[in-house]
Amino acid sequence: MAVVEIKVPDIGDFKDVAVIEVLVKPGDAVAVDQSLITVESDKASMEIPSSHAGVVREVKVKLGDKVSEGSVIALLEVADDAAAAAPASPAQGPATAPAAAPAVVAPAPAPAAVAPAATPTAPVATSVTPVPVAAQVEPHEPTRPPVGLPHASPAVRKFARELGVPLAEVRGSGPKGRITIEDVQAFTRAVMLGQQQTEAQKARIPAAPAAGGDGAALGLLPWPKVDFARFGPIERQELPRIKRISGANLMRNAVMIPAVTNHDDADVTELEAFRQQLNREHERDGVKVTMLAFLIKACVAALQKFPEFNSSLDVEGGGEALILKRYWHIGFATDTPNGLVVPVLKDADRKGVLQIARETAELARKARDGKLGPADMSGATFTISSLGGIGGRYFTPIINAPEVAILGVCKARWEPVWDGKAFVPRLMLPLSLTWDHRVIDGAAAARFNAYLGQLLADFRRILL
Ligand code: CAO
Repeated sequence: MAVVEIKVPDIGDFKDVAVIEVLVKPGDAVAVDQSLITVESDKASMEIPSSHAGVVREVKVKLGDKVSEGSVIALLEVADDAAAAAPASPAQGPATAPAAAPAVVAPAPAPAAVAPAATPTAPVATSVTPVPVAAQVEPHEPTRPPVGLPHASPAVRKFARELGVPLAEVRGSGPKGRITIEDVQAFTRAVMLGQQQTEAQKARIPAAPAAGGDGAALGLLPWPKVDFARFGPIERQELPRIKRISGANLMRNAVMIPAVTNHDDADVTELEAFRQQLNREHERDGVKVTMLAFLIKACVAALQKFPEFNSSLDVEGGGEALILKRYWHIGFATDTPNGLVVPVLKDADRKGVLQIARETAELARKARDGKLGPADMSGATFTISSLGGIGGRYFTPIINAPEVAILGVCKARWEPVWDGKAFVPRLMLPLSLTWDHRVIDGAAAARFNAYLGQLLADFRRILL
């Protein structure tokens, strides 16, 4: 057994950079390429992995220390042959993924109390207690509004991704609010705790108004108390958890947003013919294109033309500014046996109609199976609520705060439309756009709907 000094290798422009995470502690077994520390410069963060497998005898850096090439990170007990194979120069690690370079300092006695050094192929214990797979975060309502870009190292991001934890909702306890592995684990525990609430705890979920919303606070009349049983037989049925949570959210959104709805129709005669042709062509691929995929694509184009529809009010900053989002993640309301959920199709602007159809079908399937993770339901910039497969004419969807608009869609139907000379049969798609009047004016909403209608009437316009 030998002890080697693991030093910071050549890390290019990173000099005197702060240690923002120490990922190991004495006694930890580490494998080759396992990250030891994370450093952060003004521009980026980088993990420094170990070039050797072994057991950490001593960690030589602490949070906030400044390190450069050659700084000693840790003393590692390694097998004698591994120490002998140590690279001579610390500058030999690749520039993009530098391995912390070792220097042999002394042979070490084989301490009985120390765990045997891990070999590169053996699974190693890390300082982080992995959350068991069973602890995957289930669908939940956002625990807090996403605040800016979350600061987290690549390892933490990966860990959060694996658990389906939306980093934007996690409060960072590290330096400068950085999110640590422990924060992600705490978030997971909190959400799971919420999912395992007892009946008594459930009662504390802010409930839909009929179950006791505080109308008095708004100066409203008390909710009518009626003994329904006096008028006929009744049955009490508990609301599913999704409905209890969404009820409270809908109540807030309905009360707090000065919302207006514009109704319009889009002529989708040609688009429907194209859709059917596509479905015939792609029958064998198992992709079914519904109007929803075209709507998402068309909405992205309209959101890009009218960016304020893809924004949020900076409520925390006093509501005096708009946060315009330069990404287009489209939520779509999905009817499930347990209630309404809103999966989010990410980066819709970068996807074609076929890919959108495939991904929305998959997300809807996950939603109905109760398999959506929080990440599948966060980050929407605009929402579509399509009742087209069911029916109806128009409706007034409620905005999904902190978004500022939502598009409701009903079933397309054949109508006689005057073309200037005669009535001709056209397939008309009813659109209902609800918008936040604090952010959007009626004229802009009418223009948005009209533009959306033009795109749906002649999809080639998307290319312009
Ligand atoms: N006009 C006419 N037909 C339509 C249509 C429209 N606007 N939209 C869909 N259809 C057709 C589809 O083409 C499909 O026809 P076939 O079965 O003949 O192929 C059928 O209706 C069923 O479509 P779908 O609903 O399964 O698929 P979708 O992609 O249109 O919608 C989803 C997916 C997840 C949005 C939908 O299934 C759903 O859950 N909608 C409910 C949303 C909701 O509840 N909103 C209310 C929110 S306010 O409380």
